[in-house]
Amino acid sequence: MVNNNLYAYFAKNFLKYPKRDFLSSDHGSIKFENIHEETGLYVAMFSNMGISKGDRVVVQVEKSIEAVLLYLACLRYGAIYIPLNTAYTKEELRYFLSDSMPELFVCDPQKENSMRELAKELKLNNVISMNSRKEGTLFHRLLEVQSSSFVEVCKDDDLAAILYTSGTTGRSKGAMLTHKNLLSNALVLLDYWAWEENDILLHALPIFHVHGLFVALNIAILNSSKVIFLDFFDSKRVISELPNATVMMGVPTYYVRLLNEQGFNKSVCQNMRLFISGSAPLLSETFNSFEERTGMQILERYGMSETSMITSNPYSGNRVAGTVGFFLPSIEGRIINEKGEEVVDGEIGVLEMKGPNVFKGYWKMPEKTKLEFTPDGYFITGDMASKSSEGRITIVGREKDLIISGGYNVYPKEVEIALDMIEFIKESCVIGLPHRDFGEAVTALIILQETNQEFEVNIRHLLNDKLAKFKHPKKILLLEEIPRNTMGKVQKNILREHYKNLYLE
Ligand code: MCA
Ligand code: AMP
Repeated sequence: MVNNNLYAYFAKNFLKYPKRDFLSSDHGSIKFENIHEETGLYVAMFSNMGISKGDRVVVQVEKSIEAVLLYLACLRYGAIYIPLNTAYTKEELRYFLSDSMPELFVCDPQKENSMRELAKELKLNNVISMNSRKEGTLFHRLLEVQSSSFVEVCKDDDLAAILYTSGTTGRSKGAMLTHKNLLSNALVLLDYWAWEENDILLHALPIFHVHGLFVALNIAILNSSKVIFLDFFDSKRVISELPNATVMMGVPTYYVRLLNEQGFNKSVCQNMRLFISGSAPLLSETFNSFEERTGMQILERYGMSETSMITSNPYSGNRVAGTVGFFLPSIEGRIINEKGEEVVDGEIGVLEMKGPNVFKGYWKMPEKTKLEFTPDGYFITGDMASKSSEGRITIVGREKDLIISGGYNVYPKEVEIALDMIEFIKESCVIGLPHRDFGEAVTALIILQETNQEFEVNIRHLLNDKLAKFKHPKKILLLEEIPRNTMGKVQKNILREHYKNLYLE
């Protein structure tokens, strides 16, 4: 019987280079030959805890080798892996936990007591903890078990993971990704980016998003590549590791920050084969400065949590600044205008696509899922794009009211809801404005009920419990009136135009 469990595909590569390090971090390393034995411990722990195939495992922990083993063990066991941004507050977590109702919740040891209270309130069974220093109750549990040899048999449309992506209404949606979704995309990218036998990946991304978890790690495992696994992005540290690597992936902010460093030059990149950028638009200015400095062109690609990667600039051939390249093999894409017709080359419309990488739907939201697909089965991305006669895609904007700050998505609605709950705020409006470092910066424009000298300190204090730090406005400006059209809709475009240089001066 064919086992379509993604882990089973990964395992085929563990003994290709058994002695090669898979992950190497500041806290230790693990060789390919040890992955099966090590994940077998987590599998035995799941079994002891009474976890079953299809159960959800919510994980909000520091980046670590053990967190990757936990991810691999979930795949292997047929449990559904749900990674969460470590910046999320308890309030945000309450939503994710009550929506996904996991059988196991893994958190940071420092938060374990408070998380146990939350879990009790929500009637969740198992809470354990871990961090990158191997502290936490998960490690006690691993000492109690013997490694299991079990690998669950999965169909290709069994769920492997749920990735929460914020929604226009302020409520996050859980994108359900199957074993097939993840495998198909990783295989395509392995080939499209011409991965080589001895490639070494420099990994500085967080591992709770598609970019750092699936795009980066799944490919590295399928290619039996060593991964230099950094705790987080730090430009000086990245520069010191670049001579040891051949491939790096990052959000545009990483490349902007590298270019701000004098030590970033051709010589540190001498062994590098490929720099990949995605998750947010890479400015042509950054692409050009990078080429001038290093002699290399960044390869920009485009994707979403719901689909993993959709388009990519070519590996061989021209990479064009400001464009995200071609639809990847196995993906059918089109650009549709307001009348529902496919546009001619060069015209702008909404990008729609289908392929084996497209998610199964939003967790417990069948109605919402239906709205995101066309009757003929294309997924509606909500990104505005155009296509050149050559087939190159340019993302020109978004139909959805979304801010992308340093590669993290922030839906203004969610921030507006949090602001509007503050007693002394009469009205609020949140927009994204151009920012040199973050690409876009979350900016709040508010009207107060009455004069309040301390308003900014008070707002920031009140937001601390409600929203992850990256969603907080970088600036809060006072307005006397928020511009609206005759229908009463806030004219955000007027505000964006008016304040467009706020962070650039
Ligand atoms: C941290 N802060 C941020 C951000 N990150 N504010 C706005 N935008 C951000 N992205 C805040 C912190 O809360 C803190 O606030 C201050 O900035 C500094 O915190 P620090 O930890 O030092 O952060 P940083 O070094 O400035 O982090 C910036 C970063 C990081 C390195 C760009 O955000 C990052 O690694 N981003 C990658 C995101 C990513 O992987 N996206 C992929 C998802 P304060 O100073 O007030 O305390 S998208 C995806 O997966 C799709 C499918 C795709 O296409 O790839
Ligand atoms: P997420 O919901 O985190 O998966 O973010 C997906 C969104 O990020 C897409 O719908 C795009 O709006 C944006 N995105 C990802 N890659 C790029 C890119 N290379 N250029 C422009 N936008 C991008």
